[in-house]
Amino acid sequence: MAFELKNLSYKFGALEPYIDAQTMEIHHGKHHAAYTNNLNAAIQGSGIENKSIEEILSNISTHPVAVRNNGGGFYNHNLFWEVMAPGGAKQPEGDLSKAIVASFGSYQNFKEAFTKAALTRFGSGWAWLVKQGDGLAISSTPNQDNPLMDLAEVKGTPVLGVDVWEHAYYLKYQNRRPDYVEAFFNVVNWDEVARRFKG
Ligand code: MN3
Repeated sequence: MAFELKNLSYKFGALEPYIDAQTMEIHHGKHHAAYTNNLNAAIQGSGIENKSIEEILSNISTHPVAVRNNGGGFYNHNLFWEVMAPGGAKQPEGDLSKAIVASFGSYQNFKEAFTKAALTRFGSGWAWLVKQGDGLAISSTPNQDNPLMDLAEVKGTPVLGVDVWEHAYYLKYQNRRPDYVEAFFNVVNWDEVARRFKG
Protein backbone atom coordinates (compact mmCIF):
# COMPACT_ATOMS: atom_id res chain seq x y z
CA MET A 1 0.00 0.00 0.00
CA ALA A 2 1.59 3.20 -1.15
CA PHE A 3 1.29 6.37 0.88
CA GLU A 4 -1.32 8.71 -0.57
CA LEU A 5 -1.61 12.47 -0.77
CA LYS A 6 -4.87 13.38 0.94
CA ASN A 7 -6.99 16.27 -0.26
CA LEU A 8 -7.28 19.25 2.04
CA SER A 9 -10.52 19.44 4.04
CA TYR A 10 -10.88 23.10 2.97
CA LYS A 11 -10.33 25.11 -0.19
CA PHE A 12 -6.89 26.45 -1.11
CA GLY A 13 -8.14 29.98 -0.51
CA ALA A 14 -9.85 29.20 2.80
CA LEU A 15 -6.97 30.51 4.93
CA GLU A 16 -6.88 33.91 3.20
CA PRO A 17 -5.75 36.53 3.97
CA TYR A 18 -3.26 34.85 6.31
CA ILE A 19 -2.04 32.19 3.90
CA ASP A 20 -2.75 32.79 0.23
CA ALA A 21 -4.44 30.34 -2.13
CA GLN A 22 -1.55 30.13 -4.59
CA THR A 23 0.91 29.20 -1.83
CA MET A 24 -1.48 26.56 -0.52
CA GLU A 25 -2.07 25.09 -3.99
CA ILE A 26 1.63 24.84 -4.84
CA HIS A 27 2.58 23.69 -1.35
CA HIS A 28 0.06 20.86 -1.36
CA GLY A 29 -0.08 19.97 -5.04
CA LYS A 30 3.65 20.23 -5.80
CA HIS A 31 5.74 20.08 -2.62
CA HIS A 32 3.66 17.65 -0.55
CA ALA A 33 2.90 15.59 -3.64
CA ALA A 34 6.62 15.31 -4.37
CA TYR A 35 7.45 14.18 -0.81
CA THR A 36 4.71 11.57 -1.08
CA ASN A 37 5.85 10.25 -4.46
CA ASN A 38 9.51 10.28 -3.45
CA LEU A 39 8.73 8.47 -0.18
CA ASN A 40 6.95 5.73 -2.11
CA ALA A 41 9.89 5.45 -4.49
CA ALA A 42 12.38 5.37 -1.61
CA ILE A 43 10.66 2.53 0.26
CA GLN A 44 9.80 0.42 -2.78
CA GLY A 45 11.31 -3.02 -2.27
CA SER A 46 12.83 -2.04 1.09
CA GLY A 47 10.63 -4.31 3.19
CA ILE A 48 9.07 -1.41 5.10
CA GLU A 49 6.26 -0.66 2.62
CA ASN A 50 3.59 -1.93 5.00
CA LYS A 51 4.75 -0.10 8.08
CA SER A 52 2.96 3.02 9.30
CA ILE A 53 4.68 6.34 8.74
CA GLU A 54 4.97 6.76 12.53
CA GLU A 55 6.77 3.44 12.85
CA ILE A 56 9.14 4.30 10.00
CA LEU A 57 9.96 7.67 11.56
CA SER A 58 10.57 6.12 15.00
CA ASN A 59 13.45 4.10 13.47
CA ILE A 60 14.51 6.68 10.92
CA SER A 61 18.21 6.44 11.78
CA THR A 62 18.22 2.94 10.26
CA HIS A 63 16.82 4.09 6.91
CA PRO A 64 18.36 5.92 3.94
CA VAL A 65 18.33 9.71 3.96
CA ALA A 66 15.72 9.75 1.18
CA VAL A 67 13.27 8.07 3.58
CA ARG A 68 14.15 10.58 6.31
CA ASN A 69 13.63 13.60 4.06
CA ASN A 70 10.53 12.43 2.22
CA GLY A 71 8.95 10.45 5.06
CA GLY A 72 9.33 13.51 7.25
CA GLY A 73 7.93 15.71 4.50
CA PHE A 74 4.96 13.39 4.03
CA TYR A 75 4.11 13.25 7.75
CA ASN A 76 4.84 16.90 8.57
CA HIS A 77 2.59 18.30 5.87
CA ASN A 78 -0.27 15.94 6.77
CA LEU A 79 -0.09 17.40 10.27
CA PHE A 80 0.33 20.97 9.01
CA TRP A 81 -2.85 20.93 6.88
CA GLU A 82 -4.86 19.51 9.76
CA VAL A 83 -3.68 21.90 12.47
CA MET A 84 -4.89 24.80 10.37
CA ALA A 85 -8.50 25.67 9.59
CA PRO A 86 -10.48 28.64 8.37
CA GLY A 87 -12.74 30.52 10.72
CA GLY A 88 -10.54 32.75 12.79
CA ALA A 89 -8.43 32.37 15.84
CA LYS A 90 -9.49 30.41 18.84
CA GLN A 91 -7.30 29.84 21.83
CA PRO A 92 -6.65 26.42 23.29
CA GLU A 93 -9.24 25.17 25.77
CA GLY A 94 -9.67 22.46 28.37
CA ASP A 95 -6.84 20.07 29.20
CA LEU A 96 -4.65 21.47 26.42
CA SER A 97 -4.99 24.98 27.82
CA LYS A 98 -4.14 23.70 31.30
CA ALA A 99 -1.09 21.86 29.98
CA ILE A 100 0.11 24.97 28.13
CA VAL A 101 -0.19 27.05 31.29
CA ALA A 102 1.49 24.32 33.38
CA SER A 103 4.37 23.98 30.92
CA PHE A 104 4.96 27.60 29.87
CA GLY A 105 3.22 29.76 32.50
CA SER A 106 0.68 31.27 30.12
CA TYR A 107 -0.64 31.11 26.58
CA GLN A 108 1.29 34.29 25.78
CA ASN A 109 4.56 32.77 27.01
CA PHE A 110 3.88 29.70 24.89
CA LYS A 111 3.20 31.84 21.83
CA GLU A 112 6.41 33.80 22.32
CA ALA A 113 8.52 30.67 22.79
CA PHE A 114 6.97 28.91 19.79
CA THR A 115 7.47 32.02 17.65
CA LYS A 116 11.08 32.29 18.76
CA ALA A 117 11.68 28.64 17.80
CA ALA A 118 10.18 29.35 14.36
CA LEU A 119 12.17 32.54 13.79
CA THR A 120 15.53 31.24 15.00
CA ARG A 121 15.47 28.08 12.89
CA PHE A 122 18.28 28.86 10.44
CA GLY A 123 17.36 27.90 6.89
CA SER A 124 14.55 25.42 6.32
CA GLY A 125 12.68 23.50 8.97
CA TRP A 126 9.83 23.44 11.43
CA ALA A 127 8.85 24.63 14.89
CA TRP A 128 6.87 22.24 17.08
CA LEU A 129 4.70 21.97 20.14
CA VAL A 130 5.55 18.51 21.41
CA LYS A 131 3.67 16.29 23.84
CA GLN A 132 5.94 14.58 26.34
CA GLY A 133 3.90 12.48 28.75
CA ASP A 134 1.33 14.87 30.26
CA GLY A 135 3.52 17.88 29.54
CA LEU A 136 4.48 19.98 26.57
CA ALA A 137 7.75 21.20 25.10
CA ILE A 138 8.73 23.44 22.19
CA SER A 139 11.40 22.53 19.68
CA SER A 140 12.51 23.14 16.16
CA THR A 141 13.98 20.75 13.64
CA PRO A 142 15.94 21.23 10.41
CA ASN A 143 14.72 20.20 6.97
CA GLN A 144 11.89 17.65 7.27
CA ASP A 145 12.93 16.15 10.58
CA ASN A 146 10.37 15.97 13.38
CA PRO A 147 10.04 14.97 17.06
CA LEU A 148 8.90 11.42 16.20
CA MET A 149 12.32 10.64 14.77
CA ASP A 150 14.70 8.64 16.94
CA LEU A 151 17.46 11.11 16.09
CA ALA A 152 15.51 14.24 17.13
CA GLU A 153 17.03 16.32 19.94
CA VAL A 154 13.58 16.82 21.51
CA LYS A 155 11.47 13.67 21.16
CA GLY A 156 7.75 13.28 21.64
CA THR A 157 4.47 13.54 19.77
CA PRO A 158 4.06 16.70 17.69
CA VAL A 159 0.67 18.32 18.31
CA LEU A 160 1.27 21.62 16.46
CA GLY A 161 3.83 22.48 13.82
CA VAL A 162 4.60 25.40 11.57
CA ASP A 163 6.49 24.99 8.31
CA VAL A 164 9.19 27.68 8.04
CA TRP A 165 10.60 26.62 4.68
CA GLU A 166 10.50 29.65 2.37
CA HIS A 167 8.09 27.77 0.08
CA ALA A 168 5.51 28.07 2.88
CA TYR A 169 5.44 31.88 2.82
CA TYR A 170 7.66 33.49 0.19
CA LEU A 171 4.97 34.36 -2.40
CA LYS A 172 3.02 36.47 0.10
CA TYR A 173 5.57 37.41 2.75
CA GLN A 174 8.91 37.27 0.86
CA ASN A 175 11.63 37.44 3.54
CA ARG A 176 9.21 38.41 6.33
CA ARG A 177 9.07 35.16 8.25
CA PRO A 178 7.91 36.96 11.44
CA ASP A 179 4.80 38.26 9.65
CA TYR A 180 4.02 34.76 8.37
CA VAL A 181 4.38 33.15 11.80
CA GLU A 182 2.19 35.84 13.37
CA ALA A 183 -0.41 35.23 10.64
CA PHE A 184 -0.23 31.48 11.22
CA PHE A 185 -1.65 31.94 14.73
CA ASN A 186 -4.85 33.26 13.13
CA VAL A 187 -5.51 29.94 11.40
CA VAL A 188 -4.46 27.41 14.04
CA ASN A 189 -7.12 24.73 14.47
CA TRP A 190 -6.99 24.39 18.25
CA ASP A 191 -9.63 21.65 18.23
CA GLU A 192 -7.29 19.47 16.17
CA VAL A 193 -4.30 20.34 18.35
CA ALA A 194 -6.35 19.31 21.42
CA ARG A 195 -7.35 16.07 19.71
CA ARG A 196 -3.71 15.24 19.06
CA PHE A 197 -2.77 16.20 22.63
CA LYS A 198 -5.44 13.85 23.99
CA GLY A 199 -3.88 11.12 21.84
MN1 MN3 B 1 6.48 22.65 3.22
